[in-house]
Order: sequence, then structure tokens, then C-alpha cells
Amino acid sequence: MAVKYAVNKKTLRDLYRTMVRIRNFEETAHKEFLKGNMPGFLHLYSGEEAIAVGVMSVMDPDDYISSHHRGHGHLIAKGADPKRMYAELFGKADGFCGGKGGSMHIADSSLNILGANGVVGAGINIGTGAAFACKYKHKDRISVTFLGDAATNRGTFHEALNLSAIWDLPAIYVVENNLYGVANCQRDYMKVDVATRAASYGFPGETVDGNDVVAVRKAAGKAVDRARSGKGPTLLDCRTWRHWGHFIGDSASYRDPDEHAAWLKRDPLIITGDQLCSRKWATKDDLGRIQAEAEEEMLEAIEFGRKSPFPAKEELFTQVYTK
Ligand SMILES: Cc1ncc(C[n+]2csc(CCOP(=O)(O)OP(=O)(O)O)c2C)c(N)n1
Ligand SMILES: [Mg+2]
Repeated sequence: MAVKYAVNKKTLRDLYRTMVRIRNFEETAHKEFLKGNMPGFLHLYSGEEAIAVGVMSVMDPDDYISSHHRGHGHLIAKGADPKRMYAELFGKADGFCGGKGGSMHIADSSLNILGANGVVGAGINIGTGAAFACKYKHKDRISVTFLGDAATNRGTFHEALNLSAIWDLPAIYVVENNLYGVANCQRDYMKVDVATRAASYGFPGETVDGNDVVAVRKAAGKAVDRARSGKGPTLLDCRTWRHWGHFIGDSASYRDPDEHAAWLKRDPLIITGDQLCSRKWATKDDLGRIQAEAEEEMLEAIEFGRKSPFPAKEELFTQVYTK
């Protein structure tokens, strides 16, 4: 296992590049949102990139994911087109939902992305349903559900994980544990560590450094092997930190500034950049080039989204549920 999911120069550079692309997608959207050009809410994934990228790096293209309200990183890591994502954020016709879904409802069935979800905890059932389908129909596939730490308090979490356990489903539950649910600190809504919850259903739960893509990849690799070999689900409790408030517009004044500063030093891009440089797999110039390429890609992509037309008025009541 250790060798199978070990990183080499190419893998780690690829992982870094995808993380940088996600960060650039988010920060470009952030600037545009502040200009008042994007409707709805934006929940940025900045700071949590190592989780989506590390997990997706050990999945097969046919595997399923279900996502949540902070889901842009999952989409990019699974290969979704940033042009169509931006178009969706602008509410435009070329978006994944024809402009009718917005940030929290992007899905791409061609990539087996079962959708982001504005209802906290709703994606857990969808991901578990897909895992059930994998067990009985698409036998070589698995299903990965991304969810927030506060979502582990929903009834859907308990029901889905219990079924997943008794049926030994090929499911992985990836908790993006950023220690907050909106303005509430985790110690005020939970008395146990997220990982320990898995024991009550009867499958393994592991706490992972969610800002270290190599650590996430290793833990996810173990979970993927377990799921594919019919042994059942795994819960990964990936510790991380969102760089911004809950959504754009939330100043996050409820967080301790020292804690915030300490987490920023553990930015996943800094950690992976250091890993690349210390192994001499990249120079600072290489990292700068990767950053510049991602910036250029996202500026082009957002221009595409901006120029895309709004959906026609006649489409107001068509394709409301699917494009
Ligand atoms: C069923 C439901 N209850 C409440 C909300 C409002 N809400 C949106 S995000 C959120 C907190 C989610 O926290 P967490 O699951 O930890 O994810 P994070 O935002 O930290 O990534 C809440 C309560 C909602 N969207 N759906
Ligand atoms: Mg949270």
C-alpha cells in the first residue's frame, strides 16, 4: 500500500498544480463577487484544497462523488471545466445547470459528479445511494461523499453511515473538518472527535492532516483499497481551516486571530510547495510558473463565464431539475 500511493516528482507536481488551480479559481471568483457581478452565495474552498486533491488522486474516473455547499474544489479536482463552472456562478446559459443552479448546485453526470448541495447533510444520502448502486450494479466503482464537520450532526449522517456499515458498501465519507459550522465553534456543537463517530457504526475512522496532500492521499488510498475489496466504508476526519469566512461577506470575526494566523502558516500550498522544493522536485521559479499558468487559465475561464449569455426567458420553467 505504501508504495502504491507513494508520491514521485510527477505525482506531487500534479497534485500541487491542481491545488493551485483550485485556489486561483476561488480567488478569481472572490474578486468578481466583490464587484457585485455574481448572484447568490459563494462559500470558498480556499485552504481546504489538499483534501479534494489528495482524495481524488487515488480515485478512478468512473467513481462517484457527492459534494456540498463548499464544493468548487471537488469539481475541479475531478476534472470539471472551470469555464462552465464560472458560467454557472454568473447564472449564465453555458453553466453546468444552464445558469439555474449557481455555486451550490453544480453537477456533471459525465464525470459522475452527483452534485453539490445547499442542504447541509443531504449529499450524504446521495453518496450512500451511489455506493449501494456500486455494490450491486457498477461493481468496480466506489462512492466518495464530501461533507463538513457540522454535517456529522445531521440525522442523515447517522442513517446513511449505519446502512453503509451493515451492507459493507464501497463508500468513503470525507469530513472536511474546518472546526466551524458557520459562526459556531466545534467545541460548542460536539463532544467527541469526528473520527470516533465511525466506531459507533462499526467501521474505521481516521484523523488526517487535511492540509498535507501526501497524508490525505495515503489515508484515502487505504480507504479506497478497503472499499474496492468489499470490506466496507471508512470515515476520514481531515483537519483543515477555511481561509475566509463562511461565505463571502462574513468577516469571521468570531475566530481567534492567533489561531487563524497559525493555520495560515500551514496553508496546504505552502506545505506542498516546501515538500517539492526540499526534495528538489521543483524550484521556487517552477512554483511561480505553475501559479502564473493557473492565474491565466482562470482569467480566461472567468471571461468565458462573463461573456456567456443569460438563459432565455422561455427557459424559465424548463430543465429546472436537470440540464
Ligand atoms: C439542513 C440545513 N440546515 C442549515 C443550513 C444552513 N447552513 C449552511 S452551511 C451550514 C454549516 C455547515 O457547516 P459544515 O458542515 O461544518 O461545513 P463548512 O461550512 O464548515 O464547510 C449551515 C448550518 C442548511 N444549508 N441546511
Ligand atoms: Mg465546518
